[in-house]
Amino acid sequence: MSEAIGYERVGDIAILAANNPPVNALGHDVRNGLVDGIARAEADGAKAVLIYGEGKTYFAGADIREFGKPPTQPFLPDVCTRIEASPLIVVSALHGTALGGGLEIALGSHFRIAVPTARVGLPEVLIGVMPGAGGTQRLPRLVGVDVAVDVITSGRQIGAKEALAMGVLDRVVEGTPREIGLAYAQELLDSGAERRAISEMPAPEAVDFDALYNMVLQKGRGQIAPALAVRGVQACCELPFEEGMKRERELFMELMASDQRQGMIHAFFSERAVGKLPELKGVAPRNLNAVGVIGGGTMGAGIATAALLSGLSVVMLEMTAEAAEAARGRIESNLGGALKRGKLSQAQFEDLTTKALTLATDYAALGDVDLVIEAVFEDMGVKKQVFTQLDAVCKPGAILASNTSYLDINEIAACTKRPADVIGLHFFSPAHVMKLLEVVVADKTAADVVATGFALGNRLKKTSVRAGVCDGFIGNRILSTYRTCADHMILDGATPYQIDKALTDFGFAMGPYAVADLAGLDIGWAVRKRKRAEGVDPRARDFTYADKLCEDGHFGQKTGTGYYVYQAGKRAGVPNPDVMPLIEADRAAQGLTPRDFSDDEIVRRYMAAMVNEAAKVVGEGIARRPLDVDVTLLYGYGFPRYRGGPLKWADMVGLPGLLSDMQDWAKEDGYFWQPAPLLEELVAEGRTFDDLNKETA
Ligand code: T1G
Repeated sequence: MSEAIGYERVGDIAILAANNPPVNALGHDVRNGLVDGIARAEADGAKAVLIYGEGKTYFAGADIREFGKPPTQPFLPDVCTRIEASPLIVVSALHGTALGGGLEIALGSHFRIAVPTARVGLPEVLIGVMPGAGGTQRLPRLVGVDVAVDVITSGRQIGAKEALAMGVLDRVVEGTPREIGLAYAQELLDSGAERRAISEMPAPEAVDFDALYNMVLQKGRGQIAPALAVRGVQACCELPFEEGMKRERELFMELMASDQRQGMIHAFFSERAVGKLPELKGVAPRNLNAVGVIGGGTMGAGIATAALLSGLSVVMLEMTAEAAEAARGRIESNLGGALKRGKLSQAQFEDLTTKALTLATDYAALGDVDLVIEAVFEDMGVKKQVFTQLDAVCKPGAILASNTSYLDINEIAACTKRPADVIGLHFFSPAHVMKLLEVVVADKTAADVVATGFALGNRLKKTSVRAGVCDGFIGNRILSTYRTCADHMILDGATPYQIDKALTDFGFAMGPYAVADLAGLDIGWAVRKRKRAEGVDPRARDFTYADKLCEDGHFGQKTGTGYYVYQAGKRAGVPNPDVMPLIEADRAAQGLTPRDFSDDEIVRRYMAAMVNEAAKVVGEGIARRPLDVDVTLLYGYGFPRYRGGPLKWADMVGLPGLLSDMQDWAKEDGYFWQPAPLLEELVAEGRTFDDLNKETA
C-alpha cells in the first residue's frame, strides 16, 4: 500500500484515508493506493469501504502538476470505475474542497456524506480542461442536464447544503469525515443497503445540445472548454455509459493538448507564485488592525469598503465634515451591494458603518492607525503636503502608503523622516471589486513594510504584485504603450470600432476605446497633457483627434458621449458620428493616407507593443518576473485568462516571429518599435519568458 493512501479495518469497514498534502491531489501514488486499497478490502472480507482525506481536504482534484506530462496508469476515470464496480458498499466522506477528480471519485462511490463546511465542484474549465474522470457522465444522471451543465460550465464551488439539495450528497453531518463516514457506512450495512452505482442509473433526457453548445461558446468569449464540456454531457444523454466515457476522454484529451489549457494552468500557478518573493522569505509583516484612508472619493471610498469588509477598522479623513459624510454615503452604497447579494447581514452592515468606520477631518485622528493610504488628487505637491502631515501625526512604525497610479514614490518618501515606512499601494477602481493590487516598492521601503503590503492585499482578497517605481509602474506603463499603438493604427487607417472588435474577438471583455469611454477620456487627456508638459521625444508620433474629442466635451460614459454614444440603460454604445471627422482631419493635417488593416494585423501589432513594453518592464526590474506582468494584465486589464497573460501568449506564438515583425515595423517607426533588450536577448539565446520565470523562481 502506498503511504499516500492509508489502509485500516474497523469491524466490517475498510478505511482508505488519503494523505497527500497539501490538498490530497490525485497524483500517481494516490490513484495506485485507491485501486490497491479497494482490491485489498475485497480480498480481506470487508463489507464496506470508507474513503476520506486526512489534512485540510478530501481530494481537490487531479494533480495538475502532472499536466503536460505523459499520463500514467491507473488513469483517473479507471480508478473511479474500479471503485464503482466494487461489490462492497463504498462511502466517501467529504470535507474541505472536493473538486474536479475529487468529486469524480466521490461520484464513483456509492454514497456520499459531507461535513457542513465542505464544498464540491467541477472547476476543470477554470484551468482550460473539462471533467475527464466521468464527471460529465455521472453528474447529469444524478442531477439532470440543466444543473449539471451549470455546475460544469461555471466551474463554481457549491456548498454542502446546496449539494445536498441537488442530490450530489446523501447526508450532511457535523463531525470529522472519519467519524461521520464510519457511522454512515455502518448504518448502511445495518440497514442492508444495496451498492448504488450512478453509471447504472438512467441517463437524463437530451436537450437541444447544438443550441446549448453555441450559447456556452458565445458566453465563453472564445474559451472552448465549457463548450466542449457540453458535448460531454450530450454524450451522457445519447450514448451508453461506456461509450459516453470514451467520448468524454476524447474531448478531455483535445483540451489537454490545447493552448488554452497551457494558458490557464500558467495563470493558476502564476497567481500563486506572484506572492512568493525571495526578499519576503522569513519577513514578518507589521500589525494590521486599523487603517486610515485619506480622500473619500471613488477610490478612497472603495479602498475603505474593502478594508471594512476584511474586518479592519477604518478612519476616513476628508477635508470637511460634508465631504466626510459624502464619503460615508459612497461606502454605504458600496456595502449595500454586499448586503443585497447576501454577503452581509443588516447587523453586519450597521456594525461596519457605525462602529468600524470613523469619519474625521483632523489629521490627529490618524495618530493610532497602523497604516494610512492616501487617495487624494494626483498632484505631487498635494501628495507631499499630505505625507508631511502624516509624518508628523502617525505613530512610530505606522506605514504611509500612496495610492498614486504613476507618481514617484521615492520623491514622496523623501519628504518624510521615515522613508523606510513609505510604500505605494496602487488599487484599481472600483477598489472593493478589482482584484489587482500593485505593491510599489521604493528604494528605501523596508522589507517588513513590503510584507505588510502583501499581507494587506491577502486580507483584502486581492492578488498583489510587486512593482518597482516608474511612470505607471507595471500595468499602466504597459497600457500606455499598447494604447499608443492603437492610436497609431488609427492615424494609419484603422478605426476605433474595428480595433475594439478585433480585440474583443481576441478575447478581451472590452476593446481599448470602450474601456477609455468607461474610465473617462479626460484621464487619458490629462496624461497626454502631462507628458507633453514634461517634454515628449520629437520622434514620437503625436495625434490631436483624441484631445479634440475631449475639448468638445466628449468624456465617455460619464458625459454620455465619447468614442461611442450611450443611450440610457444600455451598457454598449453606438459609434459617435463626431469621431471619424476628427480622425480624418488629423490624418489630413499630418499628410497621412489611410490604408486598410486586417483584424489579424491589428491584434498582432497591439499584442507586440504590449509584449515589448512588458519585456522592458521585466528587463528593468520593475516587475520581478514575466509572470508578474501576466498576473497584472489578467487581474487588472481584462486580458483573456485562457491566453495566460501577454508573455505566456508571446511564448506560445513564438518570440522570434514577434521580434522579426517589430524589426520590420521599425523601418516605418524606429522610435516606437525599439525592441526591448530582454526580448532580443531571449531570442538570441533561444529562451522563453517561461524559462525566465523558472530561473527567477
Ligand atoms: N494539483 C496540484 N497542486 C495543487 C492542486 C492540484 N489540483 N490544487 C492546489 N494545488 C497546490 C497549489 O498550487 C498550492 O501549491 C497548494 O496546493 C495550495 O493551494 C480528471 C483533470 C484546492 C481550493 O482545479 O482550487 O481534476 O503554491 O494556495 O487557497 O476531471 O488550490 O503551496 O506550492 O490554492 O487553500 C481540478 C485547484 C483539477 C482545484 C485550495 N481541481 N485548486 O485553495 O490553497 S483538474 C482544481 C484550487 C481535474 C479531472 C481533472 C485550490 C484549492 P504551493 P492554494 P487554497
